[in-house]
Amino acid sequence: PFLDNILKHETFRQGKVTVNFIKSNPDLFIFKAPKNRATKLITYLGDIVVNGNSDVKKIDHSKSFVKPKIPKFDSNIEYPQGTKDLLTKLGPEKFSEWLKNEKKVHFTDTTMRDAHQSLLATRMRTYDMLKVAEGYAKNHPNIFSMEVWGGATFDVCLRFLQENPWERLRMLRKAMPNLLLQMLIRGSNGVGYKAYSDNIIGEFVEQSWENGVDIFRIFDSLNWMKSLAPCIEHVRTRTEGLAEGSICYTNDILNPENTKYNLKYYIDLAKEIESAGAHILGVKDMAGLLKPYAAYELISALKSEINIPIHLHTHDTSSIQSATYLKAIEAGVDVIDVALGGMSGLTSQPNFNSIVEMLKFQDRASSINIDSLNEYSNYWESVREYYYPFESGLKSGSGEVFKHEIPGGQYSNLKPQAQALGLEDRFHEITKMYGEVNKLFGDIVKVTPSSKVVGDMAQYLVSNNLTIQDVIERGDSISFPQSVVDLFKGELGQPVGGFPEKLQKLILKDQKPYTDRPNAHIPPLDIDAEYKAFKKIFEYDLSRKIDFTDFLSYQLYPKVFTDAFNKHLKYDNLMNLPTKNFFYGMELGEEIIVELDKGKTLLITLESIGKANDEGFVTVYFKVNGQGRIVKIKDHS
Ligand code: 3PY
Ligand code: ZN
Repeated sequence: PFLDNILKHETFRQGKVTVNFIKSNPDLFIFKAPKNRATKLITYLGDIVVNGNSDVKKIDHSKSFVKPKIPKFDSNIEYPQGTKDLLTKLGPEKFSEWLKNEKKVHFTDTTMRDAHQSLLATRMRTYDMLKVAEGYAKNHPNIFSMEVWGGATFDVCLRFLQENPWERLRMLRKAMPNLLLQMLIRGSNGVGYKAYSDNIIGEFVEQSWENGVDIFRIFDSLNWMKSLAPCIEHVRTRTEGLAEGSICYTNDILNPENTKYNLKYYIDLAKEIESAGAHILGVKDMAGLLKPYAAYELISALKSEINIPIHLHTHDTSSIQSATYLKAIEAGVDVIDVALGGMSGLTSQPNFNSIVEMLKFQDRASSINIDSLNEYSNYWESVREYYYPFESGLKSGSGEVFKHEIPGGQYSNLKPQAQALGLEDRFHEITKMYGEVNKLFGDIVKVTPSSKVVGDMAQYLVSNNLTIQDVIERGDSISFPQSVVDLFKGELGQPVGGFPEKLQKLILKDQKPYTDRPNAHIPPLDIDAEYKAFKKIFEYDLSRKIDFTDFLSYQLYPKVFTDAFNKHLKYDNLMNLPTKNFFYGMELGEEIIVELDKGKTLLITLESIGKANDEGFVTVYFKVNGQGRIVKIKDHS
């Protein structure tokens, strides 16, 4: 199809091709596939039946699934008032005041974002969320917020799930209109891995609000205020939502040898975040390093030093983080992040259900219907089974996290990455090396994207059988991964206390580092002109309407967006396909119902699968709403 695009291209036909022809014509990469929707859907299913889903590396054929039980709710009742209604009524400043004066401890449910990012490599599909979103919002209007977006969900939706992340947000907004929806944003890095121009981040924040986000948890991967502050400002000036400026917690404030990330450091940073205009202070313990007694000290000190409410986030990798929450609650924390039981623990957040039980009959207890909460936990426990290929394999909590300091959200990704490099059996060497690389780098804050750089370096050293000593002794002759070079150049900003100078020279060789904002090196995007150019390329097919949010997806992830767009043209919208069929295709004789649009459903049966012909095409026979249909699929085996 690529060649076809070239041959049909206006410029080519006019014989005006220059050396830049391919580079300057991104429309060459769009592959038109006009077919009806049912045909596209069975083409997808046929493809998975014949070739498998390339994202699923190992299939366990003995696996059986239990149909997840959706807790009951009344679809006819109105949504009870929740925190979203309160924000609309009070506005962000007064809402923040209200929260600070609340006696009970509030809960953010991370099941639909961080929990699956940390347990299942972010693969949870909108399909499984939407089944329970409305009921959950109706049955649990006392929940403070639902974390549903940002972090890696944006990238993974497009890259692996063939979903439009904005569409996910809009759907969840509609299903949960009474609850605050929360996202995680990486300051100047948006939801990506590098710095973007300031005006793109501004537009991104505005559109996130317009499409449903209320709380923006903003962090910088090096705790660099210069990256945090502009993003807080975007939220304040372009939305009526809540800016939750966050400190990322690393090391251990109780360790007397830790002179860098001590209590004073965090208090000073929190004050700066408050002065920058944050409505809430986030304490983001992305690796689960905040131990219980340290939490008591930190939260007590923050409560007395700052005037905005405090929202604590942790990961239960060590398995002791519910104790951290207990001590933080005693110290007066306002909101804590938890995940529904079936999606909690290990690298995810502590268990919502058990924490509600822990607080029962206590002063700061919230009125949460625990029986209903348990039903939702069971729902997720069953849903999780569909995602078994993405489990990290971690079976129990690990105290080693205090040594390697790998964030929960990274841990579940590091394993498949190691597998892909053929280093599966050396995984513990990699986690150990991760800790050593951190020390080599001068003990930096490790969270996306800085954590990815440490991970890249650790894998690079292990796979090349290099040691830290080798780097120190002969780093000038080693060519380091690009992400490492970029970090030391200043592309992700400046770490606390600066880069170790000697190492920086070894890594950068002749390149000069900079110390100002990386964004200062990126000219603002001419939004109007670029949006026009974007529409010219992508806006032609009515089956995939294009809007400004797509343009933002394209700006953040051009190749990933283009690939996802092409897949959409080929397969149409796969959001309504049941998860089992999305990942594993269909069994012979299996009958499924897929809702194309409201009221328009397809009943699809897989009738039989032919043998590959001489050209390697397999004929797959379906029945769609009673009519026999065939698709011919190229067998890639
Ligand atoms: C992300 O940035 O994706 C994170 O979850 C960081 O903890
Ligand atoms: Zn997290």
